[in-house]
Amino acid sequence: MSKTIRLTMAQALTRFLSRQMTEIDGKKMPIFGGVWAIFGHGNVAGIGEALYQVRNELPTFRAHNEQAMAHAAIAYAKANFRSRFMAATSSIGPGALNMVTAAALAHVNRLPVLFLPGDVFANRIPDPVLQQAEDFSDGTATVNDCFRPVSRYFDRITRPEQIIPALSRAMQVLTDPADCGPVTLSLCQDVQAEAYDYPESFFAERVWHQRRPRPDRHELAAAVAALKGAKKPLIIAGGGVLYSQASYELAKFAGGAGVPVCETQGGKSSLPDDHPLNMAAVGVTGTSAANRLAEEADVVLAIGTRLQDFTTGSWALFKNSGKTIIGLNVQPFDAGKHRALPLVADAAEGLAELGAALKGWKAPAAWTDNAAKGKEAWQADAAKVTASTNAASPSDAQVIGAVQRAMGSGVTLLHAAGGLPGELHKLWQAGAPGSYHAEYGFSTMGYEIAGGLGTKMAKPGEEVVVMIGDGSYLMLNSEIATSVMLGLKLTIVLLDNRGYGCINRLQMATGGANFNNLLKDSRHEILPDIDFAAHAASMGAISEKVPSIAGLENALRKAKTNDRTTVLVIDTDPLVSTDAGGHWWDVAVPEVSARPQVNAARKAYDEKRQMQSVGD
Ligand SMILES: Cc1ncc(C[n+]2csc(CCOP(=O)(O)OP(=O)(O)O)c2C)c(N)n1
Ligand SMILES: [Mg+2]
Repeated sequence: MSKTIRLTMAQALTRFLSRQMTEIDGKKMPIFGGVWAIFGHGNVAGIGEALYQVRNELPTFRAHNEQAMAHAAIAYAKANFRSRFMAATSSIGPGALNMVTAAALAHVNRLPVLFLPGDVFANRIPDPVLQQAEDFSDGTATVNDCFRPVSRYFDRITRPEQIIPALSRAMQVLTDPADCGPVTLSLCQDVQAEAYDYPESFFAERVWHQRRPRPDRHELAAAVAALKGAKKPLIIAGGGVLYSQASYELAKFAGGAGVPVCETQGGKSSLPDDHPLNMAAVGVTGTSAANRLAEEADVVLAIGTRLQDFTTGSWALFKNSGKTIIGLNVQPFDAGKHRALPLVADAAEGLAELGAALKGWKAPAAWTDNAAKGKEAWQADAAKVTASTNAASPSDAQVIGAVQRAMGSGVTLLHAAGGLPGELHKLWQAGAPGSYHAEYGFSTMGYEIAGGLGTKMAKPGEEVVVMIGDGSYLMLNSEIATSVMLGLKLTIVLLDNRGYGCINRLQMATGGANFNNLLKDSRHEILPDIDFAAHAASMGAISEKVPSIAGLENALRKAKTNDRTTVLVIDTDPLVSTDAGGHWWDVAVPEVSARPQVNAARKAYDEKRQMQSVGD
């Protein structure tokens, strides 16, 4: 008989988590950076007591909103290139459901996070308990079943010994580069507190390393043959390049072969913006330098990308009908999209093997030179739109220029929703890998501030700059107070254009009337005039409303020496966005309408849809 130890299920769970390690740059450290927790009925007595026991090895952090704390956990994993992650535990009912949106965010972005929502009593004796939603026809259903479609692995723990296989499976999923994403272990309240004689061996320290699968021989040969025949090759760098930390191999491969590179939102900062072969953003929010190459490319090496509509211009951007796509991806689901030649492998390993097999091969010099000219032209356009101005309500692009001038490229810039993602994708000049943190897989309003907090936890020595619109700020700002409490400084630039500016522009572009987006166009008795600086100050932040672009630059320079989260608010123009670059995006326009503007927009829409390459 192996030795056993009598613990509650929750104690076994926290003890197990605290013993899971990883190795980064030769240094052993816990793979879990901590646990975010908001206690209540369904987790305070069980998990709460167990977290207290391990608080020195596995720190617990208290937040103000369950969705936000999960955002912080997810951002932590992203900023760590998925090599470390966090858990988030909630009470039952509303606390648990507050995390479902965040679970979907992690699912879409392929980011590891462990959700530990409290669940109803497995014994059902006190049913219905506070916050239990009763299902009239299914005795096993609880609201936590909502996590199923947004979890890579879901389990409900109804007996204490079930946690043993469940935690092994959880670690397998969280550390698997292909399958990784949210894991939900739904913890019945009574079972959290039940004791069991667990084998001591279950709690042995375990060191996890990132798996790096190498390509299959046949797939590699097919990819090499396609590239050898390419006249106009182009690389798309997606988030998988960053997660694999493959920037060195990408620069080596692209540089050696003279293949231009463009970047998705998730992949931006794979190469520094000033790398001569980096054409920067591709797709709907792309640069002219990248998109003109994408239109002509005959072989597209798509690395670590889901090829979502913003990258492919709703599948209308890549116009060369004879093109071949090579899908270098650790996940076969993505590698084979659009009839690509799959090259299932870790990005770094795949690039290294492609490079070795293609040694001496170069893209035609005319194509590489043409790319360089396009980059120059784009940079001139970008400089114009980001230049300083005295305008009372500058554009988002002008604010981006100010942030870039004041903060340089050495900061980590974070954003998620509104007009900013499109402008930043085109215009932000990223530095080191991971210095551009976009949540544009799910584009969740309210990710920004909590995401900034998680990023700062992952990179405590770096300046984390969060750019956010007034709409996103109002949706979820409460973790400003947590950042102050934890001494984790963020620099937050809030662009106040008095409403949902980008959706208002989209509404106009689809023939709609200005309706229900900007505050002034929404039903109101009193037009709100929100004092964001006072609001942020009330949570302990240093804050200031700046009067101009020059004022913002000064305030940002001063903010560098602040020891606390700083919120700088600037009024911006809701109607202006950067015309240069970009590509059509498929947004369905009504086929019939009483509004002539909608009919005109539909006509233009029908024409644009002709560009979509259906079937390949
Ligand atoms: C949770 C969530 N709800 C709704 C949306 C749809 N949406 C995308 S951007 C946006 C407006 C954002 O407003 P703001 O943050 O002020 O940025 P702006 O558009 O003004 O630049 C909305 C409603 C979303 N992305 N996320
Ligand atoms: Mg706004």
